[in-house]
Amino acid sequence: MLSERMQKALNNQIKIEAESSQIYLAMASWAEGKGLEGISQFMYGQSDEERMHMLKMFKYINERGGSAVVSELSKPASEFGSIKEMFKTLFKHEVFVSQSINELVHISLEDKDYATHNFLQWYVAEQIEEEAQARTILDKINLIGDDKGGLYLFDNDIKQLTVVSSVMPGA
Ligand code: OFO
Repeated sequence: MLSERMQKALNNQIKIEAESSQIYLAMASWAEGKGLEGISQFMYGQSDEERMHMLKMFKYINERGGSAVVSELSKPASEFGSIKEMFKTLFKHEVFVSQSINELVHISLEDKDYATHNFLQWYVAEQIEEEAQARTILDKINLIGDDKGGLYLFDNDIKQLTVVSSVMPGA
């Protein structure tokens, strides 16, 4: 059985994952509006992944006898400045999400809730991957600088990064 505190913290994480999905959807739209096909495709993929993260946690809470809650979400920005600024925002957001997952792990240990601790390890691994991916993308953007040809290639390249996570909800 989940403690009240654990359940509340997991439900808060559901909100964070859902908001992440909205933020990346807004980024997809921004990029699409600028004709950046590869980047928008990547962001649509990220948005879907975040929804999957949200659903996985949603189902877990209900499976453990708790009640998963659908919360009101904050409206994401619709303007992201430049490609570099947008990916910096994405990176910062992922660092924030990692901190939030760490906090959940901390609560699970305090509660001696080893089932939830085990469940959360998937998120810990996922955050390592997402932060690393964002760092790699930012490095590439820094290399390109203002080179339009480089940007064109980057927009094409990023399509390869649009991968669906190997672990699906309930897996
Ligand atoms: Fe849910 O992993 Fe990104 O935020």
